[in-house]
Amino acid sequence: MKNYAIVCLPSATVDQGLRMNFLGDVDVEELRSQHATYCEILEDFGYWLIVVPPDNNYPDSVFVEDPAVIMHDVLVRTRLQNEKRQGEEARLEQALLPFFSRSKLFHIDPPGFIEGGDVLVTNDALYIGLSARTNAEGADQLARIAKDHAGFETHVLEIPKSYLHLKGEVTFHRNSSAKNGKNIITVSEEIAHHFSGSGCELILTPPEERFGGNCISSGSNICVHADCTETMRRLAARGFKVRPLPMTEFKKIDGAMTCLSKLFTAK
Ligand code: CIR
Repeated sequence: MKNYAIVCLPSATVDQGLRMNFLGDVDVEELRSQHATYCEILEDFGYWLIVVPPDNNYPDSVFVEDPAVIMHDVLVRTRLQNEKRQGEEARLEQALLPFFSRSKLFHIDPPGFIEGGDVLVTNDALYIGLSARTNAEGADQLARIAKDHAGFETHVLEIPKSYLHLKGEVTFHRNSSAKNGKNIITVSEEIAHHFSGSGCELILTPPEERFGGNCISSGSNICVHADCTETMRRLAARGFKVRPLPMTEFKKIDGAMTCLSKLFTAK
């Protein structure tokens, strides 16, 4: 088995990506450079990269976290809420299918919609955030697939209105360096109570550091948004080797670190 990371190269239209607030124009060259560094770090962390070519019809297609949910060998094609993103699902499914069995491929039907950024997947459970992008019908459909085909339990929660997606502020880290043998969840203090029954060690990040809980790790290495200085301090104190990554251009279109890849294990 290998650890894979699927990524999609930024399109020439990436500066037209959806955004909740205007935080400045996107510098596309700088964004490409930040994406290239991100991919290098994934490779340094031991992931085999699968690179999907850019698609100018979909400015947000670089955010491959949203069109799919993966639970071990189960692949779910999500249904994106914003019509400007609808169509990304089929494209990502094509790229992922060679690694999954068709008998383990499922999809979300209307009127449900759900985005991968709202779905935290642990070893045996899902946490689904209800948001402007994920409705109760979508959550119910995914919970049923998760139970019937992966044996996962699902917890559904409302996310704060200021968040685009649940996972902007929380990440599950498998096979981490935890001395107690537990997996780790990095999570903003604001929503940490939702994960107290997860059986994972929680590492809390300060709510004022946007995307602090959103980081990618491999063993004792962890990549963190470069402006999250208190988060970096806490992770270093916890024994992680911290790698800061500037994400300024992605932040302008509400993109965090985990949004840029789907990580999975397959043959
Ligand atoms: C959007 O609004 O859909 C994109 N501009 C950002 C998506 C970020 N994805 C994520 O948090 N999983």
